[in-house]
Amino acid sequence: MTATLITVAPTGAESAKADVPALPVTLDELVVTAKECEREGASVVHVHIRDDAAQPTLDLGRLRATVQALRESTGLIVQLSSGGAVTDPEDDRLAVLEAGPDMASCTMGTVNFGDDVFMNRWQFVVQLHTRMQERGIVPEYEIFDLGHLAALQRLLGRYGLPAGGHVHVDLVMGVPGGMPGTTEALVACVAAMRDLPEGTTFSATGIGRTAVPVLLASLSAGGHLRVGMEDTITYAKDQPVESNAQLVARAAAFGRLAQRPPMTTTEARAMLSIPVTR
Ligand code: KMH
Ligand code: ZN
Repeated sequence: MTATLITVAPTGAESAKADVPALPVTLDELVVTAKECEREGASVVHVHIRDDAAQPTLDLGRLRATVQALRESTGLIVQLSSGGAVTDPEDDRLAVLEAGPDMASCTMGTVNFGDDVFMNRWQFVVQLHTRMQERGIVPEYEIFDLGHLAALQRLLGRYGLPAGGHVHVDLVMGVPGGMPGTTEALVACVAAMRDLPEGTTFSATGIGRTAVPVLLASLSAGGHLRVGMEDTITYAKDQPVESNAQLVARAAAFGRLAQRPPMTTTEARAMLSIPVTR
């Protein structure tokens, strides 16, 4: 059995610091969180950043400083969100790539997102994919619905494999408007992934209360895990998440129980085809 890749998504763009005091929003808080999560078994960090007022931002200077600080302080693979917040314009989302991360997210289609819409036009997805190819940035294809996997097959067929040649997808399950966070939905995605290139790997994350069911379903299906306060702010009923490290520790413990201990960052780089130095 393969080890488990654990990605931590510590911040996101949706929760307010005022509502979730444990949310890391400053660079210092992010670096501390990232170090703790690496110690608990994370090997990838999926990064959204905030401005001085703790609001989501795609400011390029801040993104560059964030990539540098995470590289200096951790061995984690740095994955910047190109999704940003639902209000972010396409140009700003594309410009995220100029910060030179190891990886960036690439969402494979538009999806209703609670009361909002997370826009990902086909031509925009193509631009993200091809710019990442040109810059040697490895994408994580974000899948919010079953049809997004068909879109990924179409994308790879028309525009070729990503940088490094390895395809990794992340199933984001349980968003109100996207696929549900259930074992049945995950199994449907696994079946659809048979049409993707051989060796394709996947992780899964369940939003809110679907976090644990999705984690268990993914482990049992041979998948990897994404956890973090971007996706879950309640550890159990009436119990707020204390820290991202708490969520990573739980994922690592489940992985060990399943005979799938956390991957090292070196193993993760090898699996995702990410060079050690950039
Ligand atoms: N914040 C969501 C609108 C990504 O990071 O690529 C989009 C998101 C996906 O979080
Ligand atoms: Zn994100």
